[in-house]
Amino acid sequence: MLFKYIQNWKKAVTSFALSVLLFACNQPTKELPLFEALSAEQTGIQFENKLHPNEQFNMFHYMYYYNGAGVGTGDFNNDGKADIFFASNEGDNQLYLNQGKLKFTEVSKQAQIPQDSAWNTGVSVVDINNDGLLDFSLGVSFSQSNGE
Ligand SMILES: [Ca+2]
Ligand SMILES: [Ca+2]
Repeated sequence: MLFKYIQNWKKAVTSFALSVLLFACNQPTKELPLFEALSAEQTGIQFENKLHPNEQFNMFHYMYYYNGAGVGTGDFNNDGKADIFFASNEGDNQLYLNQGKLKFTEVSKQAQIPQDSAWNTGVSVVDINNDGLLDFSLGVSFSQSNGE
């Protein structure tokens, strides 16, 4: 009788433990976000690709109006940190050097980044001349300065 009582007690404890485990497994877990938006003040990045459509120049007259610009990342100054190049459509292209801890400094003037009012369609990053420094090239559909 005592043996049977102990067996039943073990089954009850085991059933209870399995029920708790199953219940715990079915609880929705709170997922942590993968990304967090940081402000321009936090990162130092002020770039915005602002577009100014008007009656003469808009997506109805130029179907790629909203397809433009681009972003390229790479370690442009070989300090081990990924830097960012932003291409613009109607504003200035900008190069930011990574200072670490998600802080960046704009160095467009020092780097002599051309500001040619070109309608940029993309950025590629590669060491094209094999000098050990990354280069970037811009895809351009036309230049607003000469209308081509
Ligand atoms: Ca760098
Ligand atoms: Ca190079």
